[in-house]
Amino acid sequence: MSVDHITFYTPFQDYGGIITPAQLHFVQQHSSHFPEIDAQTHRLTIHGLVDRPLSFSMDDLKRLPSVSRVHFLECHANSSPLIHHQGNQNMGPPVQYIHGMSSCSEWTGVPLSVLLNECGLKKEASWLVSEGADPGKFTHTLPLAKALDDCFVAYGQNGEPLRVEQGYPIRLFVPGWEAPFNVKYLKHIKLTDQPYHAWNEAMNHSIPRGDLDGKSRWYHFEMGPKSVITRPSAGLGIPRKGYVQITGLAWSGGGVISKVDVSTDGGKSWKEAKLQTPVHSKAHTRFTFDWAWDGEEATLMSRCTDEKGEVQPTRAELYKNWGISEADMQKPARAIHTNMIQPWKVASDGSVHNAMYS
Ligand SMILES: Nc1nc2c(c(=O)[nH]1)N[C@H]1C(S)=C(S)[C@@H](COP(=O)(O)O)O[C@H]1N2
Ligand SMILES: [Mo]
Repeated sequence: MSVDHITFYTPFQDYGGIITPAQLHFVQQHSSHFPEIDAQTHRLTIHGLVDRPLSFSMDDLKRLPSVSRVHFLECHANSSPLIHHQGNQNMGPPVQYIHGMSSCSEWTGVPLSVLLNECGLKKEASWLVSEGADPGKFTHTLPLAKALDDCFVAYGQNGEPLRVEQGYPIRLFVPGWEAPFNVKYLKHIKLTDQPYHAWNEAMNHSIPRGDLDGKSRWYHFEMGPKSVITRPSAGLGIPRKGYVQITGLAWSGGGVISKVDVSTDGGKSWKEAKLQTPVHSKAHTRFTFDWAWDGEEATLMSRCTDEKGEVQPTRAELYKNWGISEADMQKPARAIHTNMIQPWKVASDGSVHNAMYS
């Protein structure tokens, strides 16, 4: 069965700071085209296990209390080179096409808790099933506790209306959790007393595990701590010996990034990088590290720690967590939530290469 899919990657190597310009936000669209939605007539309907099913126009949503928060959004399949087609013409240097399924914006919208309060929850309500208005009617389930915690229905991206590719006029925003929860072109939310197994959850996004006899988990939630050096990185070069600013991005679904360590000797020694402040929770965090390149071969790595004390894993640690066998560890594996430490090798001519599998 072939699946229609539109994919764009964020060019991490090409911008500074923490905000991804809207037109550079990555895209994962599970349909052949983007829906053209008229915001004047679009409505969000909340129904199911509620006291009062309600239908909100865009004006209704904008009249309600709003929040603006800086958050990353990351595809669960980011950094797993076996999933996305290497032939994609939109690909830039490797940092973009390996890790560029993560972007960070200031999102504006209405807290779900406000909308659910308007509808009134029945006591059996424990899950939300959200459906988009795109051709594939992308659908995803969300536990009620997370919905009431920090989720919102977003209509703004970096001060402007959402870009069409990001779900214009509204999308669900689920901070820190894998991107499929963040249903774009949001049209219906149904309150239920059990999780659903919509096609993208049950078929497309489940990964059979060797250590579970080929079974897969129903859901994966929070994205783990991850960092990547964006400059210098594979495909870019270091022009001459001497001062080089190493810079990159770190983020975690667990909250605030508390520290990023950088190694220039392949992980033998580590030193703490500087973080751009303020550091936002569940957001890209810019780090910088002053380095003097002596013209010798070097291997650059970054490793982050979040406020919960979770540390970004090595490849061996990550593969172990995912039940990937020793034998398969030497080659790229199809995995999701791939947050292992990324090594970049600097050759003596200043060229930079991916050293993940060498
Ligand atoms: N309606 C709808 N929502 C969707 C999708 C989709 O195809 N349609 N893709 C999901 C997946 S798998 C990802 S990774 C993110 C991508 O969001 P973006 O395209 O805004 O970057 O949206 C999620 N929500
Ligand atoms: Mo995704």
